Amino acid sequence: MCGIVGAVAERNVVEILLEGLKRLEYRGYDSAGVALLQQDGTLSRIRRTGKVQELADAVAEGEALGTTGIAHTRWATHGGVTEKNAHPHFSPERVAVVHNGIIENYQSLRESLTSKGYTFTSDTDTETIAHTVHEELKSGCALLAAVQHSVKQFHGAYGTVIMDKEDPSRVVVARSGSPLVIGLGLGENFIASDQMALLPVTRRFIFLEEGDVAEITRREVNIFDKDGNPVERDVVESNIEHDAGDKAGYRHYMLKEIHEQPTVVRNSLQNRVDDNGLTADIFGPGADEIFRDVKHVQIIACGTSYHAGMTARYWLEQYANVSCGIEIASEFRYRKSVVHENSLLVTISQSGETADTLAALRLAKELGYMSSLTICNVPGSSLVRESDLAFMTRAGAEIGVASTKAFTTQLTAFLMLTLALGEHNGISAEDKTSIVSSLHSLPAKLEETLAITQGIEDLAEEFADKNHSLFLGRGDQYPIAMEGALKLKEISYIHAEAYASGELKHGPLALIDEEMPVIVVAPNNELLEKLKSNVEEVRARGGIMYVFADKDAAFSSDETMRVINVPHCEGPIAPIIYTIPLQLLSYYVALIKGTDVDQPRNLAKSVTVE
Ligand code: HGA
Repeated sequence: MCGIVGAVAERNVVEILLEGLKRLEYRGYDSAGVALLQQDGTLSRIRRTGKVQELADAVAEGEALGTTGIAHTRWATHGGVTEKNAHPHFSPERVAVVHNGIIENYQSLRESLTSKGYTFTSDTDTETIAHTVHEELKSGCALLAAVQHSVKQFHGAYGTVIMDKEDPSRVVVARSGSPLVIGLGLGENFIASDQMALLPVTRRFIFLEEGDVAEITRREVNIFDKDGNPVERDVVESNIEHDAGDKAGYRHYMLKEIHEQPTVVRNSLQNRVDDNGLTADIFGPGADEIFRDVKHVQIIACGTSYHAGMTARYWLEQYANVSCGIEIASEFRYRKSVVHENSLLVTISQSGETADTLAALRLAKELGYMSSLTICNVPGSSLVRESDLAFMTRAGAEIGVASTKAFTTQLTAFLMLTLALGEHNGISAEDKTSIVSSLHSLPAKLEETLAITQGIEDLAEEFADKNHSLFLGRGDQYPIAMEGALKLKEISYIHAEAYASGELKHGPLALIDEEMPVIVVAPNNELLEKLKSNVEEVRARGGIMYVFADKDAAFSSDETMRVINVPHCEGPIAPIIYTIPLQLLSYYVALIKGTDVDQPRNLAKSVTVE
């Protein structure tokens, strides 16, 4: 989603801002802009629709100067993708604002500001921030006080950074529902929506908390909580090694991230699972006491993470004997739900900033869940800070908008959670041994599976002219079929639907013809014979099938069915293994179609608006 970068320095900050925006490009956006303020109060702005490079080219054409500056990549929520709607927004050439989030009461603010004589030059909700702050400044207060008064008038979510032309020595920032991180430099300080943006200039960060307003100058950072009290926040040394600009020779981040899966899964298991099972305290101090009392697990997530949660429900009920519910965060947060006794809330999010999931966690605290655990990839993120327990997936920075390695590490985490909860709920010795040994085999098995790439590249050719597709799976492979369909639609824009294959006869069979490829995930498990019957139902109606199958599953290719052998795997890891060919299929189809694989249209990474 939108990205924010800001800087207060002695040097010209334009390159820092542009580099920061480039580092946030992976989040998905539609336009970009920068505003620069010089010590003599000269305020300038350049905005462009399209890529950051187009903004950089426009900047290079003139003389862009400023020791204080703010920059933004916009993912439009209010107002079309046009230059006039791109941030920063100005209020009568004095106040400049960038904003992530949504000001929900923007209509009434707009009416009231218009009646006070303000003219709106954009269709955005964000412009109301600029004029509201301007109006407060008119009463003679300083920028900090103007922002503190203004935020009281905003409903909704914001991470915002504001400059005042009449005070070029500072920016004031405010966070509510959309993350902001301050970067500490030497004689210069920075602000961003994600630490990735600032890694070239600092490794020392302060993560702002909900309701914080902060004033940032070259030498000082003063933070105030939601009640206006001065507060100290911890300075965190970042240990992110990954350089976001590095594709390691791969054509796309997505392909690099697909191929990183054996390594990041290995990292996620390291020092957490040994031959006897889980090592101590892997879900954090106190987790074992909490897990002892857990009688129900409620999982909340969105998108790909939701599919990880769906798979986990099969595992938790089958092996750990714990009842489990799973719900999409944006549904959970707006309906009345019943809290089961001794229920553990588990949230899943790659970024830890997913707005709906975060809101669901906050709601769950009010509803009286006994405890909360997040499975997350970003240390220090909001979900990690606000949950009782956190399990970090160690996938490393995921840049491709379509999630790959975050998903497989989430699934790996859930197998560990299955072991942990199963310990207190009578997991059988046989199941425990099977999960532990299959986890040990997982990184090597993923490597073996990646080796089938060539066959999938060929297969992708057959999808390039298709407009629709159907994915089928059963049991714990049903969510994998859903994830496969999501991947295909995300990056190749081919309409894809997934069904539990037993559901075919209840409707989707009507869709089958030779123009509708049917993709089937078929490990050699106890549901294989049932799945084969479903495959026959498709064949009988002239469907063309692509079956990803265990070599022992006895499928053979013919004119209506193409079989792609997937390495045989033991234990419950099959859903993780079968994810790989479906990721590769989507990738190669998208490649043939020539879509923007890493930043597919209309989508964004780290979905920080609801
Ligand atoms: N509402 C603002 C900012 C949108 C945003 O935060 N997207 O991630 C706009 O539409 O410009």
